[in-house]
Amino acid sequence: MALPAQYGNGVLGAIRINGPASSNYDDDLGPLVISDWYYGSAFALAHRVNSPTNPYSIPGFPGSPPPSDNILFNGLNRRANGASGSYRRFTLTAGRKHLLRLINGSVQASFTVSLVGHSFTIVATDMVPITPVTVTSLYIGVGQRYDVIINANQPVANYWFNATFSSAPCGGATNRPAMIFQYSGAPTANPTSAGTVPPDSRCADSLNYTPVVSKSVPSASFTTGNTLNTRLQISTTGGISRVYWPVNNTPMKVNWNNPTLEYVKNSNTGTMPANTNVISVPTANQWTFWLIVNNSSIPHPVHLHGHDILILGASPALAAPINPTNRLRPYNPSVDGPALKIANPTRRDTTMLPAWGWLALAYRTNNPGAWLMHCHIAWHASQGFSVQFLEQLTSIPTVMNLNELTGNCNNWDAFYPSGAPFLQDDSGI
Ligand SMILES: [Cu+2]
Repeated sequence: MALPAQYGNGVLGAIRINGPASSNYDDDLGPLVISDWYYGSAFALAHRVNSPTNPYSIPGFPGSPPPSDNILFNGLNRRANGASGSYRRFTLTAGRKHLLRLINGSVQASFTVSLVGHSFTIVATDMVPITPVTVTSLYIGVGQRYDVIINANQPVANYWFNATFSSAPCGGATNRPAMIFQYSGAPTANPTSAGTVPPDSRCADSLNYTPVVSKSVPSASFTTGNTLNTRLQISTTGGISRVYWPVNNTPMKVNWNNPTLEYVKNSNTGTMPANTNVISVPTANQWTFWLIVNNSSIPHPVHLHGHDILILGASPALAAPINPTNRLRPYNPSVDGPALKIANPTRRDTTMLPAWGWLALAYRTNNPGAWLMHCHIAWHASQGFSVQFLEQLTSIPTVMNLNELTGNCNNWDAFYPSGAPFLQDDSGI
């Protein structure tokens, strides 16, 4: 099916799923994927970012990812020098309400988005319908999605849709990230008002959303026993340094030749190497609780597969530059415990772990499988910031036919050692 041109070539393969909406709208504008864009290839960039002292490291950015070369809106933007390219345009119809599905598909950049002269009514967080909330700007971490409704109640004209960066370190670009919302009937021109810079989000997302379908956790169940400590690690071997993000001291490294489900099929998950970061959650239909601690100055978008997460709480975001003498704020059970929100908290699958702080999560074991929980900054996932929950191990064969793996595994084993143009040189996820 042909899609309107505003979707761009980059998302033609996207599948739109119409879930229930918690507020009425007239027109569906479809997805708006905002993403950073690098002129170098992912493999080449990752190689240089992961090994800052190798001969191919990026000048000026030893051990740090470079800013992206551009920010694209459904695959389109002007180049940084303005010499080529064009702004993405979406069309608004005066007097009508438009649903917009915002997606941050970036490698590392997170944004605060705003539309000059307009507000957003948020109706869903990562596909979870919420009680509508109207805001004038909205922070979107890597991997997060928001469904918002824009009321086209302003004069027929062109309006900038701006994506701004936080002061805290969560991505940047060499170009001004912006696109245009053009009212039907307005001339095709650039907007005249640049708008005002929205408040600095400090790379933190709101935890004040209220899901329409209420889910709560038993208050007595939360403990800090399930703690996942993350930090930055630089290891030097043979004169070459590599950057890692270990979780509980181990950066994940999976083996493409031995995927988790193959272990499940062969009933030998007990032999999986320690650096596959397996966490066993064997019992069905239990709430599990996780305290994630960030021993670093970088906020991380934490993403769990296979579940929606109940976000019980997080430490406050720190203003940048972060004072190195006022760093880690450990979870304090007597102070922070009573403040956790256990009755129908924000529920989604990606949320921000604050710099030098903590994040308290819960999910229910209702989905047998092997589920990654990882930082959604691609560099950090490449550098090992991940665990995998092996959930209801004995039930996995009841929800999928593991024998179907055999053909694919055999094909892979025949292809990879001799035929793959790129060999695994990172965490493998
Ligand atoms: Cu990260």
